[in-house]
Amino acid sequence: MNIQTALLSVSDKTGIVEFAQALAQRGVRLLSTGGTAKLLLQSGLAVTEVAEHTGSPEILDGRVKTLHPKIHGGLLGRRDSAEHLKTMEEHDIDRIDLLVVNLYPFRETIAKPDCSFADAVENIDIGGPAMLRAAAKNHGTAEGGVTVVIDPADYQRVLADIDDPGVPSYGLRLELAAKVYAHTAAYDGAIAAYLSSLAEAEPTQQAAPARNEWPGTLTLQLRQEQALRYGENPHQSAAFYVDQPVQAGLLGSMRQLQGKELSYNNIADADAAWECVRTLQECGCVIVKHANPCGVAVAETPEQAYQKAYKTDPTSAFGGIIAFNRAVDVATAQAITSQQFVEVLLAPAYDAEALEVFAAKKNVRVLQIPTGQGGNAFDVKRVGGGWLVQTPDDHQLTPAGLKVVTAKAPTEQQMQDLMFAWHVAKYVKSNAIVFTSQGMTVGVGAGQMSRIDSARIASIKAANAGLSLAGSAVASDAFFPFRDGLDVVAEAGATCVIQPGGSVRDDEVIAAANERGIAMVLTGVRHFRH
Ligand code: 93A
Repeated sequence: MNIQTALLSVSDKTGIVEFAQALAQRGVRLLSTGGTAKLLLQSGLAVTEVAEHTGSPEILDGRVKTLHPKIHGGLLGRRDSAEHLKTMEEHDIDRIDLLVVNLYPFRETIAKPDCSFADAVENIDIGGPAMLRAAAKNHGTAEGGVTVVIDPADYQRVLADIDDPGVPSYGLRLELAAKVYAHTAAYDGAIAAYLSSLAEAEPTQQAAPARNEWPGTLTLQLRQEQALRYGENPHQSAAFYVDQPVQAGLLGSMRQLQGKELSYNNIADADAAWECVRTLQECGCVIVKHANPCGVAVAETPEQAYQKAYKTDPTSAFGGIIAFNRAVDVATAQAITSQQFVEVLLAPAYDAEALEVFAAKKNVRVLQIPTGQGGNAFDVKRVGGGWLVQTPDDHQLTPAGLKVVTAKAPTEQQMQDLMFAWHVAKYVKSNAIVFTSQGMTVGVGAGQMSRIDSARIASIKAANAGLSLAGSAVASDAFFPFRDGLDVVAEAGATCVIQPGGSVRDDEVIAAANERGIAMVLTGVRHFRH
């Protein structure tokens, strides 16, 4: 059965005009709701408003637009049932063969700091999910059924099938139907999480409970979002689960705008990159490889931040995950795609022209996620026969929390570089040594069993990248147990150091710093990361 009629009702209007034009060119009749219809009409397309089609106007401030038997009958009537088709005819119900809907932006709305309860409630979409679920239920059989599209990234795939073999294949209809139920489940989960966070009086992201307040039993509820091709390695199988009810955070809030399916390692690395960049105040860029930042920088623009982050370690940046905390513009998109191979991009927004640049690299996974979203109430690590559970490492250092322990105190610029180095060190696997200068990482030593080796590796990597460590700042995620680590970073060129302190040999380390004319500050807090 050819696609005769399509209903388009979208909040995110990305690509909808082009898609509707392509449908109209292929002889498809277009039905649409208020705002979407207006946009399509302005673009010169012939559109019938749903209100006109049903004979019922949109009422109750748009709360009832599409909740009508002519819409739901058109989506739900079985194409392979003579009786259904007869009933549809009796009630003057036309088939709706293609449904294009995306929902009121509930998660984006509640992510706004000034979101009121009334705003949140008005952004609970009712008619959209009802249509999506109806269309997905009736995705049909190999003989025919309804095609349902929730994601602009699928518009091209539907068109390709309409051109050849003539209608969307059963495989595509089935896949898109499954995608709908995953989406509506997550959408409802976000609403449930929001409402229950109000009911609980205290939000879920709260201060660590005291040790004796931890519950004796923890109930974990997870829902499978998708099966993954494989785990960390191809001989491991894996699936991707999300919290139930869905929490905010990377997985609860992200939208994939294009690109191949996310893999196990993509998700893990995207999470690491996002956590590091979203917690930076200034415009920043983080490049992650194998769970460690291999370049982090802040600058005036995302492009400058990217160029600085890339310079830290261009070799490792190849095939990396790149995250921004500001909208990505066309200059940034061009800089990335002309310079390196990238697996995943994350940002709170993308300019339309930037998306065009990425569209030419169709495998690149482009993820959009609101800046405020991230973090977890608890971190969990699987160990043989059990789980380790802890509150997240969300300690925020302020300059007031620092103690200067050397004859020299850091200058203002040094203090900025130290704070930045400390921020990055928190996201680098232990033992972490991070050199920074002027808002960029200039050497990162990660994941070594001895601190001195991390220090050596950081300086070797800086030299490999052609960067000078002279006058740099350095952060160590935990104390220097001996003066040797301090000697290595000083010889590499660092002139100021930030570290927790607390070693029995602090005096020896401080004396070494004074000997070398280094300014050193202690945080009193460490950031092991395993
Ligand atoms: O207010 S609703 O819950 N009631 C409805 O009957 C309804 N029908 C479609 N929301 C409804 N929609 C949503 O309107 C769609 O899911 C879509 O997000 C939005 C598109 O509205 P417009 O075309 O007026 O911009």
